Amino acid sequence: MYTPQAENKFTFGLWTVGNIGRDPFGEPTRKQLSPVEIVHLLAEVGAWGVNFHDNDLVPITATAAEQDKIVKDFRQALDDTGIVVPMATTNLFSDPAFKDGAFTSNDSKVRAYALQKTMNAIDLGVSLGATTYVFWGGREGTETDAGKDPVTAIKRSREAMNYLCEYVRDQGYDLKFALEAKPNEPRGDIYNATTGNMLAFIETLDHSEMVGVNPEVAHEHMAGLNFTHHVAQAMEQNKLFHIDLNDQAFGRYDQDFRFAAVNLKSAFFIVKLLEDNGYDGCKHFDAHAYRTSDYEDVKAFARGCMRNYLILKEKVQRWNADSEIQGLLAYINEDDGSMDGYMGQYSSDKAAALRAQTFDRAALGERGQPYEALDQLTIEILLGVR
Ligand code: GCO
Ligand code: MN
Ligand code: MN
Repeated sequence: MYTPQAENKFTFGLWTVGNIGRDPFGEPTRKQLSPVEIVHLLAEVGAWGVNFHDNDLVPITATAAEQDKIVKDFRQALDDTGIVVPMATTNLFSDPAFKDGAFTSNDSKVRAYALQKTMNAIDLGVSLGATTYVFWGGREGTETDAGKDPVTAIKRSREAMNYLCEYVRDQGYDLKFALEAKPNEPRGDIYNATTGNMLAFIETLDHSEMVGVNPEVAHEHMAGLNFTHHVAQAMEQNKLFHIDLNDQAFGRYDQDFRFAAVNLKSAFFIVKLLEDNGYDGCKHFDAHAYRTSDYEDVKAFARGCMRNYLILKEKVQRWNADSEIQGLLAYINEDDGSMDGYMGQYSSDKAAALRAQTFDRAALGERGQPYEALDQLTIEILLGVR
């Protein structure tokens, strides 16, 4: 029941299970696995797909001949294991060239290089099967607003997205873009800090229909926000093109923990939102194992992400089928239809009728809502006693 299936579309990045445990204070604690080894590891734990940044697969220093060999070996590993590549992305943050951003850099040569690097990375991703392309602007921000004009930064971001959308159209690729927000880290502040900012920005693009979002649990939690609400807004606008699942304690640095490792109840409501609304895109676990893990424990980490999702999915089914919960929901959402003539699509007759209606305000304020009871039933389902 908790065994991952292809239909779950569980994916991991090469950089996730391949994380070597380096942090700002310490050296790597695990040896680097090759992309081929990572594909085999993912197959062993039961994942469906693998995603990558251009330079996770092909080092930035590789020659054309080296690239060909690496891609050939990687393709062979995909064929041998049945692992697919649904998403790819560009590393526009590691190289010192991008220290002040890529598309928002003040240096036009850096901006041009970022576009060139992204076009090459799109070609690579598409050649391996990717149909979603993620943009995470890790360095697109500031430590001091004295150095970059924030209005110009938005215009530069838009110009880059418009350019790359046209590139994809020009090539005739079947590829959509998913923009990923993060409030800070590695920059002091990153532009378009939340999924909500991204949704507003997307509407200003020339080909907004090609562009959606890739929200990440940790990123909204870093900002102290309700992730489920942000994902819901994206879904309601048909803009949830991809999702990065992981976990994060509020108020901490970017932790990228195993999905559901910290905030079990929020994880439940995320899974509930995705399942109840029939989200059928990738569920990408953008997380990594603790620095203390060896590769056996990295497998436990990866299995844990998928297993937690499936356990929570089963809890969602249990919640939806619970007659006491359904009874409470029916009471909460009770509606005798007597207000229908006053609301919905506006008309001047309706507005006049509504104005003439008298309401018993005190009675409205007296009606209680059994949310304590409902939440306790939710907790009992999560704790496994129901
Ligand atoms: C992070 C980000 C990244 C992106 C990845 C894909 O906080 O480091 O979440 O992991 O998701 O670069 O664009
Ligand atoms: Mn992250
Ligand atoms: Mn991410």
